[in-house]
Amino acid sequence: MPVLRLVLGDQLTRSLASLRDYAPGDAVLMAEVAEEAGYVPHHKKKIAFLFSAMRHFAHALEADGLDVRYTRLDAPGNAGSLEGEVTRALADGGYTRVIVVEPGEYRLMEAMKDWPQILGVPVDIRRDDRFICSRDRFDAWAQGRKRLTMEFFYREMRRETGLLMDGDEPAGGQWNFDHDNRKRLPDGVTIPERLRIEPDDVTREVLDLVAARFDPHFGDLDDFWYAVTADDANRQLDWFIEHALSDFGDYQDAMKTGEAFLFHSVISLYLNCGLLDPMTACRKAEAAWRAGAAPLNAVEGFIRQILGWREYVRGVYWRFMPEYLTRNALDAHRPLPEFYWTGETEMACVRDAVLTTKRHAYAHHIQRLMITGNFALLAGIDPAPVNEWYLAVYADAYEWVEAPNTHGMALYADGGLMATKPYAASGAYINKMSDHCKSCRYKVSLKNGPRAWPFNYLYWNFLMENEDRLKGNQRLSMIYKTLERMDDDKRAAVRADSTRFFARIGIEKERNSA
Ligand code: FAD
Ligand code: DLZ
Repeated sequence: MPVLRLVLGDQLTRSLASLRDYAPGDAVLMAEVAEEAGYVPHHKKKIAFLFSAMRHFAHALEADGLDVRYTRLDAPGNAGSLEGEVTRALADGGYTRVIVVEPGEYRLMEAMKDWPQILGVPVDIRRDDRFICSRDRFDAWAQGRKRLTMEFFYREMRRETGLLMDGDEPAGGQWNFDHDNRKRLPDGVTIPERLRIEPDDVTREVLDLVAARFDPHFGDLDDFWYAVTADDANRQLDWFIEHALSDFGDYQDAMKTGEAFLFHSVISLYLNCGLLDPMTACRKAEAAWRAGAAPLNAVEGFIRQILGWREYVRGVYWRFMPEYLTRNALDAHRPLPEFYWTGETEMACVRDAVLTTKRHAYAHHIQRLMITGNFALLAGIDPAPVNEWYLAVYADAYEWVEAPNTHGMALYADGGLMATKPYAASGAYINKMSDHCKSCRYKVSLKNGPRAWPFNYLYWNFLMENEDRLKGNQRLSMIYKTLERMDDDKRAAVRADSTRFFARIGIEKERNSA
């Protein structure tokens, strides 16, 4: 009996569970729909990347002899939603069943559960086995644990996969080389030129479509060089391993004005839409180390991000949704400042992170965590608009990976489920890890007053506003002891500077709802 096989925009993998048993007479449905492109105001480059990758994937399936029913965004009769497109296809084709791999986002998963009733045919929702750790495996690991420490999860994954293992022992005698991976970028280091994939006719057509249809959305469309096929995504991975992996470890946390990518891999957008396989990326990196082409601190750091963090955040997401996103442990309620969308701020580091994001639909981890994330944490921005911003602006953003990183890691809104303490940092850290402070209108050395760098007083203001909530945290005891010693005049200056700053950037609304 002919089956309709729906493939979502982030399921562009030939070995996908919903395609494996394809039989003649079946059809593959793919659809560009307004609902998915607009449920948050996705960056224009993200939409263009995904639509072009979808179109290339559809062509590849056709070349393999599969019958593909592809709906373009501007096709007459486009129903505008995935459910609508499945309904249309069922009406046209006489299919008796729908097969789909579970979506990566909870909202769509919930919607799909109603599809059998709405569509009037059985809907087989298959597990997404493109991850190294299944949801059941993660739950078995998490079950009964008071704290879900990523490092312990990561070690189990190392043992289970054999990645960077020498027998039962971690390669190099250590599980984690993070302490070697926090170097400032010295002057004169050459940053390699990225391997660019120039847009072909398909991509150019999509870029025109996105420019016409999504003009009000955030982000630049020009200078598009991302891969849109699995072959080219693998070429970019290979380029990273050859030209950047060796320095990835040392400079993983470094930032430099105008340099978006440094030694990062820039593969998350491919991993997350299925063009790259996570295990392949890890194995290629390990092979480079075993061949003597990259140092262990770099390779371990890279593998930990994929085998550890990426798998871990997915496990956390599915284990705790939907309750996870209702948490607001620090009771933060200020609105998102406008400069997250415009980049118009005098804080040089924030400006650079936002403008990088606007240009490339990319920013590296430390920019996301310690600049835009840290600012939102210190300023007490409501987690909901912060989550929406991160979900919209990055080409790699899907809620399963975005939400634990933003809600949990950056904002501590989950109350410490992922992080043992908030990732709050004042000027010293950013001055150490970047060159931003040199060109900033604010003075990082000043703690108070109109020229003081805002993160400095916002940091203490954050600790004061959250004293009742965070004082008992063991890992913050030293810092709260310092706060206890702060005299009343200094506390008043911190409050006054913070209040003035919030007013100036238009987020003067009270932080706490109480
Ligand atoms: P590299 O630095 O080269 O790292 C290699 C790979 O490791 C990445 O491609 C990615 O797949 C994986 N990885 C690294 N860190 C993480 C992490 N914390 N969680 C999950 N995977 C990780 N990543 C996303 O893929 N999508 C998101 O929507 C996303 N939102 C984020 C929001 C915030 C607030 C923060 C702090 C981090 C977020 N991350 C997200 C994680 C991380 O910042 C990106 O994966 C990384 O910057 C992508 O760039 P890269 O490919 O050059 O990664
Ligand atoms: C992100 C995205 C966008 C912008 N557009 C589409 C689309 O038109 N069609 C589609 O099938 N998928 C799209 N996606 C990816 C989906 O939003 C993604 O599959 C869900 O969020 C589940 O992860």
